[in-house]
Amino acid sequence: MATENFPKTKEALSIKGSQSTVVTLKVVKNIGIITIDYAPVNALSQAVRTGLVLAVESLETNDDVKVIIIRCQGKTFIAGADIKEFGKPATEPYLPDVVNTIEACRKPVIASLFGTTLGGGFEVALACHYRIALSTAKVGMPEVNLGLIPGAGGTQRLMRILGPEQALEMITSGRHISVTKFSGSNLFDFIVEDKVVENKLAASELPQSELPESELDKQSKIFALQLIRENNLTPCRVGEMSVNSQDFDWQAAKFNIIKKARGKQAPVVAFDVLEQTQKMNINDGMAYEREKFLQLRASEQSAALIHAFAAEKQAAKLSSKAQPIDVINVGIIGGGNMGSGIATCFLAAHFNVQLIEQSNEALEAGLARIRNNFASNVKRGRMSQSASDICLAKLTASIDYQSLSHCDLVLEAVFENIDVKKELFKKVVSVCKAETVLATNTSYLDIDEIAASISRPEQLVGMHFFSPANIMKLLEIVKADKTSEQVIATAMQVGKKLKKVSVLVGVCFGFAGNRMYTRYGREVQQMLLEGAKVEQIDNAMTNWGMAMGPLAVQDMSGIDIGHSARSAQPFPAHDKGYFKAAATMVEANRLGRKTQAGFYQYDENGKNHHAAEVETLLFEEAQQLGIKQRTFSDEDIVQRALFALICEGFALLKAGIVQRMSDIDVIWLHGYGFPRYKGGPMFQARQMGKAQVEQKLAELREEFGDEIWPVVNVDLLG
Ligand code: 3H9
Repeated sequence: MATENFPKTKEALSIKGSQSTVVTLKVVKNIGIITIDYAPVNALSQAVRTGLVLAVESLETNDDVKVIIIRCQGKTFIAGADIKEFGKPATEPYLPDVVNTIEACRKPVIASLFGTTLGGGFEVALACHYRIALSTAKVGMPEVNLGLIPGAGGTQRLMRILGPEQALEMITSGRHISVTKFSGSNLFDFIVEDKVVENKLAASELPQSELPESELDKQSKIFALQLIRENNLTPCRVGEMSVNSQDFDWQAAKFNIIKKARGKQAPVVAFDVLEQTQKMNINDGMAYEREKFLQLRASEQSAALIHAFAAEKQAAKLSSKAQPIDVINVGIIGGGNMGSGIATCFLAAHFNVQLIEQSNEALEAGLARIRNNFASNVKRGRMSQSASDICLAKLTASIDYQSLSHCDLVLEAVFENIDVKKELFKKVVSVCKAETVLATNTSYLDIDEIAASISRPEQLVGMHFFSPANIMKLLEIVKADKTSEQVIATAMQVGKKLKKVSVLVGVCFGFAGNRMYTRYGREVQQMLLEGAKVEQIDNAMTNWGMAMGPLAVQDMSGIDIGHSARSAQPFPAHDKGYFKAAATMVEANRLGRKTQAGFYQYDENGKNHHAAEVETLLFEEAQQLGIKQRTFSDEDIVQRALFALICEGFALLKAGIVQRMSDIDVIWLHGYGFPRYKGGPMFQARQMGKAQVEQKLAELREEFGDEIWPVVNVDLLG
């Protein structure tokens, strides 16, 4: 590793050799204070890594310094390796060398943690000799979420401090855990009570230099001064500890981890690393960890997961600079399953909610559903009773539209009938402020047509939640022709506050997600007529990684629901088998789970079984339609379903319904159970490359015609 002689000075320094000021240092009362200031999350870019090494080496040789503190400016201690550098060739100093330099330092080094200390950031903290944390801080090893394992000693040092059981839980789950959960363990030497005012100041617009010293900084210095006063200056190195794994049942842990991983490689590799290295010294253990980290780093799963992370950040970005309006009071019309789920989301995000229903009876039923949602959150440990009470205190209800007059946003979730929705918005417009944002939760209706029927079309936007609305992360923000940029910015900001993954889409039947879902369903149904078996289709898709088989999903949601929605649309004359399998099921009164018979047969315990009758019915239907049956391989099934999504995805891009290929991926990852470690349908297309995608689409066009497999422009695949 290349090092320079770093100047010894008591003044703040920037890192030599560049204009960067990402790592500075100063010396106060024999304490060397290293500050990392690299927005937005102090990630370990090359400049930060270089700065850290130079700063530690400089302070180590500075006779005025007895103890070192590593702290961060901004909203968090280091949140991990710099994801923006992934995919580029690795540059020195490598993170394992950085953490080893810190641990080897002959003077005690204290890490001062707040915000979310994650991955490589946590590895830096573990290499420090003392850790002090603000009580609101969280720590975690989220590498598995990127298809990785900790690659800079995290597996080794965490296993030494917490033991294999807790270390494995943290590393294989990727969860961010409150530091208070570790009080009493060796992980933290001191937990500093947070002062609410401190957060407000950190987030304020004041220049950092004008902010008063935070409680964490104060306490970190007091801790350092105490070490100096007591002459307690021998560093305690985690790397020198041994692992206590005596009573740990590695076999049982392995079984659980493989079961939970559901196709993901990284958690299984993490287990292997901990098991294999438990008796090794830190250097050998880190070498083994590094080897496995680099293998994962080159894997397709990691590329897909990193793509998913970047795609989500990208989807949240708008090209316009319009400023959102401040939304505090929200009106929700309709307290059915969808409306009550949506109201639950808003309440959980601390909005004031005014629920509106048609009658007192319906209102009571809606309120009961919302209360049940919160009760279930409390029961499942997702929320405390007092937190639930605070949220529910913000709920009011009425059957009078006049009570919406103060609302900043009014969202309707009534049944799918365009005339009902038009009438409803006319009433809303007549009672609300001019700037109130009007939102419809329709899944299929033409929002432009609704907008044309009201006097403020620019205020109307689609906010398409997915069911169950209080659980599903996806939110399609639908821009109609006249929707103003400010209204879109407001809807996106509300989505963020609701902790949803919001994606901006345009108006068409089914918008982006359901339009693609219909295309996917069409292909699955067609394969049934062509001879693929129900179980084989579902198994092929779930073995590939989909959360559920497409036919099990239809049985769950009710085959008649989709059938009646499709029946309201003109039948596509060019597609003789269009959803004919579903129509056959409906005719035979096999509506799904609710009739204990659908594509599967269900017993009294709800367990599904093969339905011989379905095979016969589908065979007869295929014969009537003149469709020849054949056998399918699992690969055939997956390819057909996947290419249907890819083809429709390109059609959506061409029609301007979505802005980016990656937005489609985000929709499929969060709304339809697409395996995150496969990145999304468009990521799959990118991995295959333009030539292969073009060739496969041409083959499908040749076999089935260009009305079903239209020519699409795949130039975006480069
Ligand atoms: C690792 O550390 C491997 C090591 O073990 C071994 C190496 C050898 N890098 O989410 P937000 C950006 S693997 C670069 O909206 P929040 C993000 O893109 C890494 N940039 O804020 C966004 O930028 P923009 C392990 C990052 O407050 C901005 O920060 N670490 C990184 O809701 C704000 O993000 C992780 O996996 C990063 N590491 O949540 C942490 N992280 O505004 C992943 C964020 O331009 N990150 N950005 O779009 C997170 O979980 C959340 O971002 C965090 C903040 C909780 C930190």
